[in-house]
Order: sequence, then C-alpha cells, then structure tokens
Amino acid sequence: MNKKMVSALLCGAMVLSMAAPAAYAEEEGVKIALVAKLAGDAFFEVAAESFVEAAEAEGASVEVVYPEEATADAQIKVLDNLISQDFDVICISANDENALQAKLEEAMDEGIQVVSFDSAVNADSREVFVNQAGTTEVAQALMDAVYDICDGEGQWAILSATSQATNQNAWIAAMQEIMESDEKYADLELVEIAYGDDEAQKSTDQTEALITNYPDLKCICAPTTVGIAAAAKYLQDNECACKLTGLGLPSEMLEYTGDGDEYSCPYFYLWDMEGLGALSAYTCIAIADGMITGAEGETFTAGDLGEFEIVAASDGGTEIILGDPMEFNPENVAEWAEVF
Ligand code: RAM
Repeated sequence: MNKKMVSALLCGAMVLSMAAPAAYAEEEGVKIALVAKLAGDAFFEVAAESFVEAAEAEGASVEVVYPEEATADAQIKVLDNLISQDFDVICISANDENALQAKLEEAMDEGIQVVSFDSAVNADSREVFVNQAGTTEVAQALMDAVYDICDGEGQWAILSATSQATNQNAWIAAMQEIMESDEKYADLELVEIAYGDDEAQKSTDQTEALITNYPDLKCICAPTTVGIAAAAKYLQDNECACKLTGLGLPSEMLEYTGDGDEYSCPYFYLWDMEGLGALSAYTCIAIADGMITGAEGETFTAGDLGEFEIVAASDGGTEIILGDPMEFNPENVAEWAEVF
C-alpha cells in the first residue's frame, strides 16, 4: 500500500469516527517521477514516450526528468528536488550503481518507492530492477557479432558510455567473461575500452582516437545508442575498414546499416523499446498499489505485455526481465526505424 493510500485510509477512518456519513475524496492516481540518465539521448525520450502512454492509460501521472549530464551528481540534484514533492514512485536509470544509495534511501524513508530501469542502482537502493534483456544474453549477442565481424581473429575495441554506468559495465564484464571462458574467442584481442560519456562529440573523438591508435582495428563494439550512432557516422564518413556493432536505435542507425563496404555497421542489437517503457510503468504502478513488493517469485500482469515474474538478479537484488535482445540488420532496420 502506498503512502497516499495509507493516509487516505487513516483520514477516512478519522472522518468516519468523528462524523458520519463521510464522503471519500476520489483517490488520485499513482504519481511517478521517471529519471533518465541525461538529456539529449533519444533512447530515454523513446522509453519515456511508451512509459507515459502506459502509465496514463492506467490513471497514473508521470513527470519525466532529464539530468543535465550523465553523472551521479546530476541525478542527486534532480532527486533532491523530487524527494520534496509528493511522488509515490521514482523510476530511475542509474548513472552510478552505488553513488545514489544515500539519496534513494532518503526517498524511501519519505515513503517513496524506488524502481530502477535500464541501468540498475544497487540492491539496497531499489525495490526491483526492470531489465530490458538478460545481461548474459546481451553480452553473448555482442560477443558473437564481434567474432563474426572480425572473422574470428584480430583487434577490436569497446566504445562505452560513462565509466560508471551500471548497465554498460555489466555488459562489458559479461562479454569479457564469455571471451575468457571460451577458446573460440582466443584469437580476438580487446585492445581498449574507451568512454564517450553518452555525448555525441566525445564519442566521435574517441572513435577517431581508436582508429588512429590501432590501425589494424577490425571492429568497434559500442553498447550505447549515443556511442554507436557517433561511431557509425565517423567510420562511414571516413570510409574506414573497421566495422561496427553494438546497441543502437534503428532510427539513428538506418543510414549506416548495410552489407556493402560503404556501410559502417553490418548489424546491431537493442530490445523492444516500447516494451521497456510500458513494463517499467506497469511495474511502478503494481509496486505503488501494493500488488507486488519486488520480492523474488512474485508475479503480476503488465497490461498487454502479459504476466511477468520477479527473479533474483546477479547483484543480490531482484529484477524483471523484459525479453531477449533484438537484432537489427539490413533486412529489418528500415521497418524498425519507423517504430523507434
Ligand atoms: C544509451 C544509454 C542507455 C543504454 C543504451 C543502450 O542510450 O546509455 O542506458 O541502455 O545506450
């Protein structure tokens, strides 16, 4: 039961005991604050659109907040402001796994429930994490794409977002684990992990540096929509032999995806973006309404998306996994570019 429901019931009980009959005020819908990693990343605008649509259809209201930059400090500033308001749930994509803990605990002490989506805060800072796709599944898809693009051997590099991002760091760690645990990948050499901080210009500069520093580089893997779009443009404009894969929005990758040498990206991955927004919204509402608490084994119905189960996450907390990563290639990229 959320804060508002408790106080509505208490008020109702007081009014009833003092003077009957009493008219109950119509209960307001759930109030949710959706906190992105940063402003200017289309990924969060796309996720917010389906989040708001699903939430409003359920009678909830949503305030979407975009911090100025992809740092924990910028998110703490935003959270400070949100805590003083009357939100039932804060749903956040974390710029840092641990640095938000004190602030989110403060929110929880105020009776605000915390859900994270896309990029998790640590287990103590949340009720549950809405994970877009299994971490190992994403890493396996990316590792196999790198292997394929490199023809099984040679130098490759990662162009990530920020060095503190929980989601990118989890995918990178899982990729490294896969690479080290299977002989198949023994001839692939990961030369560098560069960080473009989910800023287009910095990601372009980092791509240029990788190409300059490693003339034999065969593939860049960018597990960030901002990074992959910037690298795709740089590599294609400069007719680089080095190819690209990673996680991208089809609408931002359309002109760079193709089989011919003139294209920088043969194929890439993401997940159902509309599903991510909607599932996150349904989760927040179910938590606020007391249908779930975020404990392992609980199940709930997320509107049209169907039934989901809360499972144990590898960080000691719990998560809800939306589905499998999706591949975007020359055959389907145009169709998906219309959607997100
Ligand atoms: C960027 C953000 C986001 C991540 C995607 C793949 O948009 O870093 O957190 O999930 O890339």
